[in-house]
Amino acid sequence: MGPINNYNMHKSILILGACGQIGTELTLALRERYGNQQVIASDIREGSAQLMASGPFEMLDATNYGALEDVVMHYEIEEVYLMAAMLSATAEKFPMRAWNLNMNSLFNVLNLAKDKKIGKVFWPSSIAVFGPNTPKENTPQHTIMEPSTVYGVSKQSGERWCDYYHKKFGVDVRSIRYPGLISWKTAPGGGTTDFAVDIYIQAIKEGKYSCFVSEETRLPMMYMDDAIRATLAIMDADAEQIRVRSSYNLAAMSFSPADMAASIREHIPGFSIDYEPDFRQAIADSWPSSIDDSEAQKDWGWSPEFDLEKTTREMLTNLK
Ligand code: AKB
Repeated sequence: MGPINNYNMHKSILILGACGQIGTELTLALRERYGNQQVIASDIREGSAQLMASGPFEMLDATNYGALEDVVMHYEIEEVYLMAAMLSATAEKFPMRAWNLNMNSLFNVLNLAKDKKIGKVFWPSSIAVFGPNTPKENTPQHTIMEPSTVYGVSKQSGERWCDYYHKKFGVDVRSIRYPGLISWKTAPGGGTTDFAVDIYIQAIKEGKYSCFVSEETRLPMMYMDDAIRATLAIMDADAEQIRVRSSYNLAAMSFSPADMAASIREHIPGFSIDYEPDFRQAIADSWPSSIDDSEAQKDWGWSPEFDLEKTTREMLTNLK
């Protein structure tokens, strides 16, 4: 007998931006749960060999409404995970491209849901919705936001649109404000928190790292396994449990590059780090240091499993 669970094993799921840092692991996790043929990966480029070989793939630009609708109708898609986005550091270089990608892809998916062509939507927000006037420690769910980056502005606007489509049209959209994500399967690209992955790669390769934010820059972070668990959990929850339809604060741990270096030295004693802050320092300085995620804990049972020590062990073991 197979595993007993309450999941609808026959629903078709589409991942937009499946080849990115989160998309890759999310696609593999969903395929593991629902079966390879039920989970359609899509992106504007091909992804890892494992992702490409394990199930259907469509070359798809999430900003192209007609092409997206064709794929949705062809596979009779019920759920969409919209993971395509331009992240904070790259978005500062290409503001209009970032705005077009981040907003138009969201409108396309929300409009498909409004027209009942899909049933449920996951859309990721970020700690980037907060800004320099936000309380830095234990940042509450509801507080001053005022993001100072293009990416943050797009995420805050997206949150308001998600809430609007839910209230006005009954769209079942669910969202999480991801902190910086740490993973070894697929490299991040264009984010301010990318140093938290690079540091492990360089520690193994070179035994040293030059960090683009200062040693005391403390940011909220999460190991990818926790992020995937949270994503599946919020999508599994009953609709009534999801009381926040903009996006939920989500937390696991907070640390600085100096804390990371100390944690790496437990395994690689000679590891050295120096600091050469660039334009990403100002972005990091505008974000919270720690997040209060009590609403996610209360509403849909969120609880993280990875701290810095466990994350370092997993990263160094798997990257080797
Ligand atoms: C970034 O650094 O831009 C992202 C994020 C925090 O959303 N990792």
